[in-house]
Formats: sequence, C-alpha cells, structure tokens
Amino acid sequence: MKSLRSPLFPLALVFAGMLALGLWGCATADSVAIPRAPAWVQVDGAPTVPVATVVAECQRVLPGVPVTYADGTYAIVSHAWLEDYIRWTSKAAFAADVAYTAESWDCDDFGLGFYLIATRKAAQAGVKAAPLIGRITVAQTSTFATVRGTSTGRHALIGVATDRGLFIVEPQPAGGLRIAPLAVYPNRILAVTFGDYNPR
Ligand SMILES: [Ca+2]
Repeated sequence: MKSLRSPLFPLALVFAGMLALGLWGCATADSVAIPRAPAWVQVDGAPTVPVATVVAECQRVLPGVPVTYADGTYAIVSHAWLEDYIRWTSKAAFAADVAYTAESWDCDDFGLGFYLIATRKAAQAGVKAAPLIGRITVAQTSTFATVRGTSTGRHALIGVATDRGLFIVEPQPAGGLRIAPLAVYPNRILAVTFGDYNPR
C-alpha cells in the first residue's frame, strides 16, 4: 500500500466524483445499474453525543492520537446497518468500475467515499448529527483485510462507533473480512478525523 503523501481531496471533488459514478443509486451514463445503498438504520433511542465526549473517548481509547472534527454532535451507528453498508460498497464499486489505482484512487480515496456516502445516508434519513464514522491513518505493519503490512507503510481506514462497540473497517472492497473490533485490530492508529476542520 502506498504511503499517504499527498493532501486529501477536497470534499467537493469527491462528491462530484461519486455523483458522476452513480454511487447514490443512479445509473451511470452507459446505463450500468448501481444498487442503492442501504437505508440508514437508527439505533434504538437515537443516541447522540457531543464532540467533547467523542474527543475524550478517543483520547481514552487511543491516548496521544490526534483527533480532528468538523461537527458538534455525533450519532452512534447501527452495527447491523454497517455490515449491510460494507457489503453494498463491494457491490457498488464493482458495478461502477471503481478499483484501486495508485495515488489517484487508493486507500485515502476509498476512505473518503465510504465516509461521505454513509454520511449522506444518515442525512437522507433526517439524522441531525454526524455519524460516528472516522477516517483513520495507521502504520500498516500487519496485514488486515488482505491489505499487506509493511515495515514503513501508511494506510487509511475507517473507525466506527456502533451500538456493539468500536470497529475498524477496511473501506476498499478487498477480499476477506473487512471489519474487526478495535480491541483486536493489529496496527497502530496514528490519527483520527471526523472531518478535516479543527476549530481549536
Ligand atoms: Ca489518493
């Protein structure tokens, strides 16, 4: 996996790219059908947490790891929905011909797409809080979800706070299991962002 050397894409560009690829359930220009992403599932009681709690919890679980954020209120994610959504990303990527390409569409871009479309599904359901889906940067020294570890590599993945606990997700539609509890995730997490804006 290539190292993360360049800045993340501007979100607007990613949105435009996803729209062009039909990843919101539209058809592409040559009429390839893209399945609709699963509708957002509200966790019972619709629990939300303020950003201060999110940051404090991150610092408790991942001491010393920098956290950035863009919103003030966050929503716990349904684990059942997350599993459906992960399956959908594999189907959608295949249908839309979205595949790994070094740098131009690699781990950070898969992560952005995963985060943005999930967030859009919450918005479509009327959720007035940002889903607790963070993009994380890790030192990929151990193989996870078929993405090989290296001694020096950096990798971008997704961290999610669900109604069944904290999970790490490989956003690329790689083979093998793409989700694991944070407690058994093998690589060191270097940074977490719930949005690129840091108001501090
Ligand atoms: Ca990239």
